[in-house]
Amino acid sequence: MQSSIYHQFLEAKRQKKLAVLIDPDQMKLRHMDHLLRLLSSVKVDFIMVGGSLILDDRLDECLTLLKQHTELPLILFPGSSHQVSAKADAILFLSLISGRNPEYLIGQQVVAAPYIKAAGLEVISTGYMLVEGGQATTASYMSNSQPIPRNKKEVAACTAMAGEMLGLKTLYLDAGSGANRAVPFEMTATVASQIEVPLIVGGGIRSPEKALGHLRAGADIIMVGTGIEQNPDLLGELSDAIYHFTP
Ligand code: 1GP
Repeated sequence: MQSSIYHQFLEAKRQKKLAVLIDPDQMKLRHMDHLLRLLSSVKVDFIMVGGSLILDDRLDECLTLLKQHTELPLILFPGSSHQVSAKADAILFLSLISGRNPEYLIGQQVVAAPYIKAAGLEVISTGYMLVEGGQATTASYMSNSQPIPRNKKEVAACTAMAGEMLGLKTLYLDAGSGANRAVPFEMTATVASQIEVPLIVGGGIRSPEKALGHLRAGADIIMVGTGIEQNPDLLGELSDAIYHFTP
């Protein structure tokens, strides 16, 4: 039987979905109140919470605040084994399959596993693929791993195929938070053509056109963080575009 939040991921194969990434460090941003209000009026499917490097210990506080404003599923998107909280509903249990650093392929996961079990979180195993986004990102620096070169769509596709064959339940192509250049549409298309599991695409998506380009290429879930932190009203535009999308 499919667990509930992952079942919504599977539904994204038919009806594309929007995930908003909230970095707990950004709670102090002047736009946060506006963003929280928007979450009750704009259609969004998932809230992801986390970051490659969290400076303040405010994960629980952030999740509590979000719970006060939304009933959307709260999914951890952890940058390390420390980012586990029972206040979330689920966790993207990431393995950085684009890299060759064992610490982020399996090491951090071993440390986090007992805490995740104790927290009772729904676990969504995720093949996480960093893609060169125009500049070094916190994610590639902190994970000490090389991203997939943006002109190597075949490498991305083979990596995704291997992740699926290993049993990972979703795949995530990410140019990294605040990327200058999002994942190339051709890469999304090549990866999507080779896998069956839901495909998340994120990093540097700051316009409805960009989101739609990835949906046309075969992405199932679009993840947006920085663009909405800077301009919360972008949320409505993205939501309109994604929910009116017809393949
Ligand atoms: C980062 O894909 C997410 O891991 C979101 O990226 O902040 O650039 O939207 P942005």
